[in-house]
This record gives sequence, C-alpha cells and structure tokens, in this order.
Amino acid sequence: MGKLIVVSNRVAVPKARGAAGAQGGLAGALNSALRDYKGIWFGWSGAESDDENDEISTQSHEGVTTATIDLSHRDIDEYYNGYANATLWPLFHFRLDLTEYERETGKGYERVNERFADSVTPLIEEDDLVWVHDYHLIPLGERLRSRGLKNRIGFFLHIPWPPTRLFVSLPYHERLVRTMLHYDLVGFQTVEWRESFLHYCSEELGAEVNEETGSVTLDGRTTIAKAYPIGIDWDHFQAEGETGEARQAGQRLLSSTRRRTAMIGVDRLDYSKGLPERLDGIGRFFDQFPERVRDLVFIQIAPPSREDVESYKQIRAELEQKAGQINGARSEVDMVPIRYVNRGYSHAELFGFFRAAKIGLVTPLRDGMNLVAKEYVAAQDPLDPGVLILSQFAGAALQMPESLIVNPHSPDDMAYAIRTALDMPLAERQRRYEATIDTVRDDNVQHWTKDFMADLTSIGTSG
Ligand code: ADQ
Repeated sequence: MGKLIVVSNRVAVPKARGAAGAQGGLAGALNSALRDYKGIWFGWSGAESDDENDEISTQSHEGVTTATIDLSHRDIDEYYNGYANATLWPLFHFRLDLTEYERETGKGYERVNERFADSVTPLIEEDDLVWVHDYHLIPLGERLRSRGLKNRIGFFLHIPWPPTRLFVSLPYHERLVRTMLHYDLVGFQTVEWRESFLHYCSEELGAEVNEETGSVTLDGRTTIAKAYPIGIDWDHFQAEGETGEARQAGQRLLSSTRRRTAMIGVDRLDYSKGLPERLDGIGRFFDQFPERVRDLVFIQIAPPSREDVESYKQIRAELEQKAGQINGARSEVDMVPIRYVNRGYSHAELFGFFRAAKIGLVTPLRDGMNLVAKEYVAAQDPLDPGVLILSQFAGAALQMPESLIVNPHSPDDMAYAIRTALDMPLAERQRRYEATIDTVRDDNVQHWTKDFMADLTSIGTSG
C-alpha cells in the first residue's frame, strides 16, 4: 500500500493537540488519516505571491507532510473569490439569484486546477491513493488522469449537490460533471445530494446509472457515488470540554445572562447559514410572545468570511441592520435581547458556550451537513440537555430527526419552535438527546475517514 495524498484548496498546518486556537473537525480527521497512511497534504498556503516560480514549500509534523503553493493575486481573484465562491458556492446552495457567470473566472478556475495538477503530480507514486476535496477542485481528477496517473483517486464534496434543473444553468455544466467521472469514488454528505448527482448523470449525460450501487458508467469508465455523512472529532471535542477554558467560558456566559435562557447560534457569516431569516424568526417570537422578551437572550457568534466577495459584504450589512432594529425596539436599560459577536472562539470556549445555552439555533437555508448542530448536541449535559432547533435543509437533519426541525424561511415556524424549546420538560429534552447522541458520537469524523478510505482502497480503478 502506498501513501495517501490529500488535496484541498487550503491546507491546515497540523497543530499539536491542545495547542491554542481552534482546529476544525476536518483538519483533525485528515491529519489522523494522513498519519496512518504516512501521507502528504497538498494545497494553497493561503498566501498571495505574484512571483511566477512554482515553488512548493513542504513541512513535516508527526508523519504528516504538508506541501503548499502560493497563488497570484489574479488566481485568488478569479479561482477563489470568483468561480469557486461567487459561482459554484451559491449555485450548489440553490441560490441562482446570487450566482455570477463570468467567462474570465471560469478560465481562472481551470488554470488553477491545471496548476494544482502540475504541482502535485511529481509527489504521487505508483501505489498512492489520492483524495481530492470540495468544489474548488472538481476537475482535478481529470487533470491528473491527463498526466497519465492510473492511481485510485477519490473526491468528496462537502457542500450540497443541486437539483438538475438548477445545475443546468451553469455554462459548460456538462464539461464540469464529465471531469468528475474520472474519479473512482465520489462521496457526498447525504443520500439526497447523491441522488441529485445520479439523476444529472443519467438525464443530462446519458450515463448508465445503477441507483443501488451508485455506479455511473460513461465512455468505458465507471465511478461509484456514495453518501458519507461527515461527523465531528468527538474525542477531541470532549477533551476540549474538560478544560478550564471551557468551564470558564460557560460560567462567563451564565453569569451574564442570569435568569434568562441563553439561546446560541454559531456560524461563519455566510448567506447559506440563514442568519437574517433567523433574526426574522426571533423578531417574530418577540412580536407573538411579548411577555417572554425577558425570558430569552440570543447570542449569535458569526466571524466574517470571504470578505472580498460582494454578496458577503451585503449579508454582513443586512445582519447588522436587523440585529440593531430588534435591539432598538426590544431593549430595556438593563436588558439587550440579541448579542451579536463578529469573532471566532476556540473549540473549548464554544463547548462551554454550547453547554451553557439551553437552546441551539442552527437554521441554514441549505447546508451540506453542518457540524455546529453536532457540536451543540455533543456539548450538552446528559442530565439537563438543551434543545437543538435545526433547519430541515441542513444535511444534518437527516441524521438528527429528533431535533426540533424547522423551515428557516418561516418566521412563524421558528418563533413557535423557540417557544416549544423554552417550555420543553426535562423528560422530553432527555428523550430527544438520547435519540441523537449515539449518531453524533459514533458517526464521527474518524469513522467518516475510515469508511471513505476503506471504499477507495477496495474499489477497482478504470485508471
Ligand atoms: P462550513 O460551511 O464551514 O463547512 P460547518 O459544518 O458548520 O460549516 O463547520 C463550521 C466549523 O467551524 C465548526 O466546526 C464550527 O465550530 C467552526 N466555527 C464556526 N464558527 C466559529 C467561530 N465563531 N469560532 C470558532 N469556530 C467556529 C462546510 C460545509 C458544511 C460541512 C462542513 C464539513 O458547508 O455543510 O458540514 O464543510 O464537511
């Protein structure tokens, strides 16, 4: 067995366990998979450099080698901010209204995928397994095949796959999906996204599709499409929850909310997360149940992301305005109903906040999976668990049907769910928690990695 080569847009340089700062579930999982396979993680360093040389910088830490390249200003603009985040991201989240179609950014996307293929090919040896991640790098498998690679190559899409009717709005959609059929294994978060992909392959490409096995055959090549729901790094998160940092964070929140119930939302500031709609739901709750304004304090933690993309600037402004409006109308001299915080916190602090908050609000308009929903449940005290209010449009809803499932587009639905959560008796909170916790603990990120790698290892390759 050769080594594992992971390729993703960004590389999260491994940190020692317990080191300061948050390490996402994905970074942790990939690091442990890479350690087991003695692997290399290749991607963009996150730095901008207009220097034309293709230098790869490598670093090794506990058996994991990271290999990174810098991108030019134009590459970042066209590939990252442009095609990946202003075309594919909104389209894959069903937002045709926000999807930009620009020829130049499409060319930039293909150019950077070529550049990734050029740079990573020399690192790949005959028996190595290659695992490519996410929408930034859809064509990479085909680019690697055109350089003669016969290795097993897998791909995982972290975000939804849109219905065919929406997907065909993308110019050259066929060309893009055909490149995916050069992977041996293509993974999706849920059966729903996998189904949409199979539908597209059969209807638009005329591929031979077997719904049961997920095999897609076209031009003599076969690709398997399968669902692998991602999970959290349970052990790591629990260990973080044991720290003084977690306890202090929880106490800080509790002492500042006193007798009011804390309700929490933690999201990247992204329009897919349904943040303005969430505030509409909270505003509706205060309108419908004015006598309960003093029962609740809502804490929204939303660090800005992708700030160079126009739609992200707009969502930020919209959110500030809505939070300001509700607070202006509902605050008293000694009470502010919404605390809106634009910064990141460590996983230990998030654990403390989640445990202290008796309601978790996770209401994306569309989400591949959503790890915050799982982290919220993982942080609860089994003897006195909080209630998760979860959007029906998050991939996580399929795995956590015992949460309070809501339609995030309906302020009424959210308002009534908040009231139900506030009044829910302990026995019912415990029942819902018990029905959910096993999947959060067992379908964790190590399990996800193991499942994908087992299939990639055993699958045949059409080379
Ligand atoms: P994201 O869209 O980033 O991920 P999500 O799955 O919720 O969404 O993961 C976010 C991670 O960032 C969580 O671990 C969370 O704790 C952390 N985070 C969020 N806000 C934070 C803050 N203020 N401070 C510190 N950490 C914060 C994409 C897809 C998802 C899919 C994941 C993994 O959009 O659907 O679940 O990839 O595949």
